[in-house]
Parts: sequence; C-alpha cells; structure tokens
Amino acid sequence: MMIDLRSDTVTKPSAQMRKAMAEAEVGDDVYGEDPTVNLLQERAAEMFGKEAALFLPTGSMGNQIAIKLHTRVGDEIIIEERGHIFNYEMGAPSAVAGVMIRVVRAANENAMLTWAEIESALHINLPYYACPTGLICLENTHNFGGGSVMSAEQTGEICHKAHDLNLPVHLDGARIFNAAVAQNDTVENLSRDCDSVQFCLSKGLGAPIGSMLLGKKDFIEEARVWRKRLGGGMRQVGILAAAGLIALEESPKRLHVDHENARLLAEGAANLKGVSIDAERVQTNIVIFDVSQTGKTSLQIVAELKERGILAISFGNSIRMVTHCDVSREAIETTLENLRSII
Ligand code: TLP
Repeated sequence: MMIDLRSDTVTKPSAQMRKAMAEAEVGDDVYGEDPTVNLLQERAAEMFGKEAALFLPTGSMGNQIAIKLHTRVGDEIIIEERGHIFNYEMGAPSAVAGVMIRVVRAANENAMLTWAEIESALHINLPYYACPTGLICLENTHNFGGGSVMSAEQTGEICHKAHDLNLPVHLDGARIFNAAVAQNDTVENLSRDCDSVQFCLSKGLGAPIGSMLLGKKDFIEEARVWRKRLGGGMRQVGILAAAGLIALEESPKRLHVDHENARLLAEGAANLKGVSIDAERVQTNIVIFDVSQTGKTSLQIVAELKERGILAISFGNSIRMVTHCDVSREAIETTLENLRSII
C-alpha cells in the first residue's frame, strides 16, 4: 500500500459513497432533470447562503466560467502570484475569457493579499489605453501559500472595497471547508460578500469527481450555458452528485483530523536537519517544506520516498505533502521515519 500525499485529489470514494452512487436517482442533467444533481445544487446554495449553485466536472471549469462571466475580453484580472488560477489552469483565462492576468505577490508567506496590495495593482480611472481591471480573484485556502486561511473579515474588507469600485470578486474556494474548519467559521461567512465562489467536492471532502460554482441566480443560469459550451454538460450525472451530497454533509466533520495530521507532519519535518518549515503556520491539510539545506534536492528526496512507498510532489526547493481521509496518523508517522532516514 502506497502512502499517497501528492494531493487530497487522490482519495477513493468511501463505501457509503459507492452505495449512494449505485442507488442514485438520475435523469438528464442537461435538461435539468437529474433529481440528485438538483438536490446537491440546492443543498450547496443553502449552505453558502447563495441564490444558486451549479454542479461542474472540475474546479478549473468553475473558476474559468466565473472569470468569463465577470469580465470582458481585454480586461485584466488580479490574483496572488502563487495562485492556482495563474499557475495551474493551463492559461485558461487567456484561452477562455481573453483576459490578461496581473499577478501581485503578497508580502506575507501565507500568500494572502491585503486590500492595499490589491489596490496598488488596480487599473481603474486610468487613460483609456491602460488594460482595465475586471475582476479580483481570491483563493481560500491558499494552496501554494501552504494551505493558509483567509478570515471572513479579511475577505469582507476586500469585497467591500472592490464593490465600492464596481469590481467583482471571485473566490477560488477549492478547499473552503478546510478554511472554515480551521477557523471554526462557516463557508457562508467566508464567502458572504464574494460575487461567486467555486469549491471542490473532490479534494478534502473525498468525492471522486465534481465541483460547485455558486452565485446569483442569473449568474448561474449563464454559467450553465458556458458549462455546456465548454463541453461540461453531463447527462445522468446524479451518480456523481450522490457522492457529492455525502461529501458535503459528512466530510467537513472529519477535516480536523487531516489538519491534526498535517500539523504532526509539519512539526516532525521541522525537526529534520536542513528542512525549513514553520509548523505553526500549518493551519489546514497542506504541508510545504524547503529542503535546500539538506544536501539533497527535492526531486531526489521525492524519488527516494517513492522507492519506500510514499508519494509527494516536489516543486523548486520544496516538497508538498497533503493529508486527506485516506491517510492515517500511522501513515504520517511512517512518512516521518522515512524522511528522517533519507535526509
Ligand atoms: N489543485 C491540484 C493541482 O492542480 C495543483 C492539487 O493537487 O492541489 N483551485 C485550487 C486552489 C486547487 O488547488 C485546484 C486543484 C483547483 C482549483 C482545480 O481543481 P480541478 O483539479 O478540479 O480542476
């Protein structure tokens, strides 16, 4: 058995999910006739306090549809430099929405932008030949900020100031349930003032496939058109929504376990010679540590871990490990023992 810490996307559906999938009532969702999808959409909208929700195959599609709907071709969108939309969505904002990306590097290691940082990058009320800002994108938790969290107050402040300037805010909340659990807050509070929010069922929540996009009713109606246009109109997809419903209702209750495991991993890694990580900063399920002073490269360490049955991801001088429902505390202890012997 491999210990797979590459991502929380690797989880397998639980027995409860598989049973619900087998028994799901289905219909053609392109006609809006899949009762299980409809239920999932209603339930998600209710949880987030938004008017409507749409079930999508991926988080990337949710982010890209939101960008498309909030902007006009030739606009600029603002995002933190380490953000997923900028780095890992295949240039889709330019391909799908025809927008440019203006990245802003947050001064803090958590990769969380302040309003002052965003404001300094805005292009509004400038001469007509400056590329106008059309949208601000936030990410909570921030994946490559080490699973860092943004509070409801910070998000609210950015949204209010953006709205004063008629700028919409989209929240990439792929892991917003982790952010909610870590702060003992609700997903509704964390996304309250955002014009749209995308979250993934298929990450920490453990569903095999699926994401939700939420916003106002007319926004979601337009999003449905774009989902079809992009090839994401699925048919008897209640089979997946059934797993999504369980992910939504049950999984948030156990996310604290992943956070405890991540902290254990971070504290253990921090004690290794040459490894650099501030374990106190690990608030959710993502652990990123720098190995540049160990005498081995991140690639070498990841390769050696793999030989021992442990999977992780290397990028630059760092290694990323993500805890999830298929990784136990014992697996974390085994990982630390192996890291100790390799490093
Ligand atoms: N993240 C994946 C990789 O693409 C890096 C991972 O393993 O963490 N927003 C955020 C913040 C994400 O972390 C991801 C996936 C997405 C969007 C995209 O979701 P999918 O993979 O469903 O398109």
